[in-house]
Amino acid sequence: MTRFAREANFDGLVGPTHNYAGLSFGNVASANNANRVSNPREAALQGLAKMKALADLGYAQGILPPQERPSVALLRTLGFTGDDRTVIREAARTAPELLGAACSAASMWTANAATVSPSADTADGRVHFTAANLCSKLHRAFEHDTTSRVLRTAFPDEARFAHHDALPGWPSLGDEGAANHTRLCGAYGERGVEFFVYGRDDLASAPAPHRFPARQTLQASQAIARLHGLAHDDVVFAQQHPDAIDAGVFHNDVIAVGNGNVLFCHAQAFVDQAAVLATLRERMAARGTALAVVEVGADDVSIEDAVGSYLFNSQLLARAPASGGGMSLVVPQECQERPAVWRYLESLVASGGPIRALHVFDLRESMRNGGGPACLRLRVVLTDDERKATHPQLWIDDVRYAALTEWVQRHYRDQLAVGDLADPALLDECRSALDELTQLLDLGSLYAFQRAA
Ligand code: SUG
Repeated sequence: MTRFAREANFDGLVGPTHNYAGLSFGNVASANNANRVSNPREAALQGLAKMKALADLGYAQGILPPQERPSVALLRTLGFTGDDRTVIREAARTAPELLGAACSAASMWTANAATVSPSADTADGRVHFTAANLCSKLHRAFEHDTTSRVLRTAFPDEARFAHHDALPGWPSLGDEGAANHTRLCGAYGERGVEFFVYGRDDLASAPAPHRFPARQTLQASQAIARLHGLAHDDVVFAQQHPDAIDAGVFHNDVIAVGNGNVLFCHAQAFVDQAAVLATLRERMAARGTALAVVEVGADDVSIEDAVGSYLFNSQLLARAPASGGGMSLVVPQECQERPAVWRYLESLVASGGPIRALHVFDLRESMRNGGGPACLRLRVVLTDDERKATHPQLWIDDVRYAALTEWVQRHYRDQLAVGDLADPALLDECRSALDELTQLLDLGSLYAFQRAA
């Protein structure tokens, strides 16, 4: 039985320690902006402005809270002792890179929080979530405990939502969540095709990147498909092109995005791309839906321009029939600043294809760490009943947007240098901000510092 469902986007709220510590090897923006002074307030406001604009356009827009940073708990695990201020001071003095990891605001990129399968696709008819272990980067590998707690709070009803803990954090099970997962479908409430893209097969020798690491493994993607109870015919696995990884495409969502029956990707996104696209077309056709592939050749947009502009890290959003149907593309303003990319986009929307409108956003603060519009959101397809079973305070409306904006303005710094992470006042500022946030969003004692107190 097909039920009516819609796609919701849950964006990560940028936390007050947003900074440029250059922690993500293989992520070109993170490396290029290392040690730049960040503006956490602006970062959070830019993210909120995107959420508000999409909510105003009629899209279902949710929000996920940031994680507790600085993480004194991580530093204690790594052998630092004493009271919290001493822990921070000693980490700053003897291992500043570990303090950087303990302060990263990377949980804002909720496309990496989890992989989500809608209830139409799963064997037990529940929405399934697997938190991502993010084990390839120290500053992200400790997100998943809190991520699981947040997701269980946001989607609490066990009759409707199934939550799986992150896979073990072993290199052979590296998992980066929805950034490497695309669901294609006819109507959202119909069974879809779940497309998993991995960087590395840990059990076979296959072409591998030389310069940068492949974060997602085939074994992790397969485990998630099993955990979610996806039918064999509904799942397609493909290897990301190693040359793309070496050019800075550290997640598939830096080179491809799909939604509904549309896949928008670069021509050098996957190994054996023609065969991958043929399989996707065939699986979709078997469900009675024609897949529309918008494939961008290197002559139109080079991989370098794709990585520099984040053209493919866009959100592909279904437009209401009243606005002409098809899809619109939410792109970062960096696309407008690269002539080849902007020329391409203008011709794309004029071409009469499935992508018919553009929305451009200033997300500069997040972009400087390699996080575009698509990184900032986790997609969750929900039926009306499932939506009613979510945590009500995590939806963006005018009142919540205003309250969160005011909260950011009151608590966030407008400048944060990497050296400021050692400032003991930052720890207090972050805790009082997050404590107030849990009240604002009715999240209870979400954070460890609240439970320890
Ligand atoms: O994991 N950047 C993130 C960006 C994640 C983007 N997400 C998606 N593509 N879905 C990463 O590389 C930089 C943090 C720093 O350097 O402090 C960082 O973690």
